[in-house]
Amino acid sequence: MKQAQFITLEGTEGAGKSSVLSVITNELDKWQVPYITTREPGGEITAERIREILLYSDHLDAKTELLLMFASRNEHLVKTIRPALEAGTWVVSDRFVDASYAYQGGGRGIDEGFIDSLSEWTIEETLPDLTLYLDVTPEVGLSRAAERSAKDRIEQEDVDFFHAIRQAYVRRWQTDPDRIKRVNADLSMSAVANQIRSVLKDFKGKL
Ligand code: Z5A
Repeated sequence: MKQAQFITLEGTEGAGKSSVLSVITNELDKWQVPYITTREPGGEITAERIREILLYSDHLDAKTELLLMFASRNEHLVKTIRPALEAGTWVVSDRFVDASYAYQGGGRGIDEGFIDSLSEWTIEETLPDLTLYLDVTPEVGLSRAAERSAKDRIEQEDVDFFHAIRQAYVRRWQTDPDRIKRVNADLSMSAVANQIRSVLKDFKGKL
């Protein structure tokens, strides 16, 4: 098998990213590849501190939100993601740069050109090899998430915000279908897990 791979998980609120993480790690265990799991915003000490500001500040200007996402991402890249990949360890991240295009681009309406510039400057060549996009209807996702405890700042947005994010994710999937694989996340957990295993099987077959 080739070099260490970088896999990311994306989706809107209640898509089930956290729930399917173990489906992915179970497959990686079977393949006997070394891996770490991580998340954004976060995945490194300073990046986790920035996550607290992002999720629990009373209010943040949209530009500040975007810049903090990339500040957090840069620490994550420099101190967690790249060292792991260079050591031959696969990386599975719960969210990465597609979330900035979806949430700050689609959701907040920030011009994609600014996000492109920040991406090129910080991410350089460290793009995901595979992105699993869990596509959930916002109403379904929000009703699942409503059963959880207190909502953070971003989770308190209304359903229109999550529709705009979904549209941005769908555009990214349609633009880059080789990397981004859509999973129908409206279905049951077992049906979602089956789709994930199927995508991973195809991905491994091409390595
Ligand atoms: N954000 C951003 O704006 N820009 C960026 O660049 C980045 C992030 C990187 C934190 O992300 C916030 O940061 C996030 C986007 C923003 N804000 N929002 N919204 P996060 O990933 O840490 O937080 P999250 O989106 O709230 O994800 P989560 O906590 O990992 O939850 P989830 O992936 O949405 O789903 P879950 O916890 O696995 O499942 C939710 C519930 O649904 C749970 O009770 C499950 O048992 C249930 N569930 C899950 N799947 C199913 C199915 N298939 N059927 C039935 N029930 C299910």
